[in-house]
Amino acid sequence: MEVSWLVVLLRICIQLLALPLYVLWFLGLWRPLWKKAFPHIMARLAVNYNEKMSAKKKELFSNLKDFAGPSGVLTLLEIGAGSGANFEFYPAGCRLICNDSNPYFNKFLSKSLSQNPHLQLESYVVAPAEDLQQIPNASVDVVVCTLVLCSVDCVERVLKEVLRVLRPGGAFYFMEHVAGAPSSWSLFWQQIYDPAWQVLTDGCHLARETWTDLEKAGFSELKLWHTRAPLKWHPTQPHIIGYAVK
Ligand SMILES: C[S@@+](CC[C@H](N)C(=O)[O-])C[C@H]1O[C@@H](n2cnc3c(N)ncnc32)[C@H](O)[C@@H]1O
Ligand SMILES: *[C@@H]1O[C@H](CO)[C@@H](O)[C@H](O)[C@H]1NC(C)=O
Ligand SMILES: CC(=O)N[C@H]1CO[C@H](CO)[C@@H](O)[C@@H]1O
Repeated sequence: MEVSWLVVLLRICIQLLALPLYVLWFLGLWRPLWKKAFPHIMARLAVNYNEKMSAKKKELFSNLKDFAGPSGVLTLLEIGAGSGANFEFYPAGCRLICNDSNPYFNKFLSKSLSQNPHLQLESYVVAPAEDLQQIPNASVDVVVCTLVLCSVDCVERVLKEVLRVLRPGGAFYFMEHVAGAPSSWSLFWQQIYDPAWQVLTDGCHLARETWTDLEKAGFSELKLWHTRAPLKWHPTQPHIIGYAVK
């Protein structure tokens, strides 16, 4: 992505401000610290995010049941499930498969499961979303991911895996923060924060054009809306929401 000299200058300012954290990162101390701390931070943020986005989540997940298999049971895989912030939106009787690449989320995930007895946990999968080997081809009805594609190593590989594990006619639901529109203030500030943000958040990208990966992935149908999350001043405001059918 091409950026102006002003963006480069402001980037350097932000990186200078974050210098003490860069030093920790350089010494290899930041990542392990962040991995442990992030689940605690994210569990809180998720409560706040759900308050602001609950109408949108309810609307998005309202037709999940339409994708239940022939037996009427919905098998749902959530990738990057984090603290289980989406569990309350899943229909009763849903068979859930989930895990996260960060094991420190386990405690929060278990808590969320115990608060949502309407779900049956089928299994935890120990894997990054780029490589879901343990899950057979065409074995799930729905895959969900929210605020995950910003931080996976390779969106393209994740979508390939999603398409592999989905049964034909199954659906992939997403709610993701993405790059702002070209020439918008959102994108301007995202470009300034992005390099420091990526280092400090262990790989969360502020300006990913995730919708292009979804368009190219080879789903048979894509319902995608661009919207803004009501998160004041936040560089993660621009969002895409929707679902894609295999
Ligand atoms: C911002 S949190 C969102 C958590 C949750 N989905 C939510 O909406 O509250 C991003 C999550 O994705 C997980 N994650 C990051 N990279 C991943 C990968 N390659 N495979 C699976 N999970 C990943 C992180 O550990 C973290 O739990
Ligand atoms: C599973 O799907 C992948 C890619 O779609 C394919 O290459 C592989 O042969 C399939 N495996 C089985 C056991 O059908
Ligand atoms: C409960 C459970 O099985 N959680 C696993 C999730 O995946 C991580 C590694 O990615 C394992 O360490 C956890 O045990």
